[in-house]
Amino acid sequence: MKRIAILGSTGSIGTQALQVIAEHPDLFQVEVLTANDQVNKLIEQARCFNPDAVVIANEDKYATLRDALIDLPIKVYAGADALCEVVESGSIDIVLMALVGFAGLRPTLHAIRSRKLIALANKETLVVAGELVTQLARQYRAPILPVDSEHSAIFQSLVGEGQNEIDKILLTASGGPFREFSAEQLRHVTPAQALHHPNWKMGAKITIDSATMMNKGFEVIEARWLFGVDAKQIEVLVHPQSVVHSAVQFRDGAVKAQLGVPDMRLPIQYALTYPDRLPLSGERLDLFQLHHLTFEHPDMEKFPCLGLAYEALRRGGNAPCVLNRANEVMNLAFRQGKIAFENIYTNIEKVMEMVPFEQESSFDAYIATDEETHCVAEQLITKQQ
Ligand code: MN3
Repeated sequence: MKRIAILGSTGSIGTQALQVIAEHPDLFQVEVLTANDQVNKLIEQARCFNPDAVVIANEDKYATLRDALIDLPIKVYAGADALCEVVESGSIDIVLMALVGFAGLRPTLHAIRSRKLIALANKETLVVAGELVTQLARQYRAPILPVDSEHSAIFQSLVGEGQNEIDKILLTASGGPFREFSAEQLRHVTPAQALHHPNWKMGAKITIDSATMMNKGFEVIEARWLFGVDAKQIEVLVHPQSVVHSAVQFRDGAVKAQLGVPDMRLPIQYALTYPDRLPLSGERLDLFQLHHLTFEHPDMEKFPCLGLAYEALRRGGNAPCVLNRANEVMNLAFRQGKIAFENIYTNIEKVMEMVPFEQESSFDAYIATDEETHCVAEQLITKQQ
């Protein structure tokens, strides 16, 4: 029996993880569920999976949560600190980190120090603090297993390879909903258009990140830290069919890939059951139905956010942290109709120039950079209104 804490259980990854767990009630026990704000969904999940504890990050919703679960022996907590405390519990084997954005960093560090197995869906953690997180994970021998579909594919391709060196990572990208749009069309896209992803069903923030391809930029940074390769060894391929979930090329020229239908439940389940593979319901890949698989270079002019991510990785220090927070602010501002699609990029670029460079890679330094970036980014939007 594996005992699991799901941080961010009401989001897209969290709910799909609970579907996986529900298919194998004999193998998994849900110990902790947490939500940022969706208290009703959390109540429903808690009544269904009967965890030991629940946390609502928004403290205003605490009383609602407590009262709704008063008849059950479930511990109820609220606030950001509680997220860090619950992952330390001795009764947890695996922490599925499915929070959105910078908020995932601090609980991840706590889970690592408590030597939990981390199933990591929160890529921003590695974008902001990849060096710190991976170094700490080695120190505490806390394995980090990727949940992101591309990184899971890379991880699956590396099973059995031992110390064999990676020559190149082939990181695939769907290209998002605007792959075939002209630069002129891109100027007029709406949040509703950007929120309609052709292949993957995901949360709002990551869907916008896919439309700008910042998501792929983040995944380059994520891959750099997870697999210990140079940025130069990571090649992005636009592959609109989303069948090849990513691949690894080795020194002898062999390329290993993982293929499948786009279904996040597979990488979620694999992270929870590695090295075992369990049955999973759902559609199967039918190669006879695939007429062609295509691969092309990303258009860095139409999707300059990808270049910004490579640049942040090259600069190092706090640059990826600035990139991440500037993107969080601009992504939300676009969804709220405050800025145009193209300004997501232009504003992030401006913010990256405005926040001073800092080499130090400590948690406190990242917190300071994150807060400063938030202020600078918000001021920039206010000026533009
Ligand atoms: Mn992905």
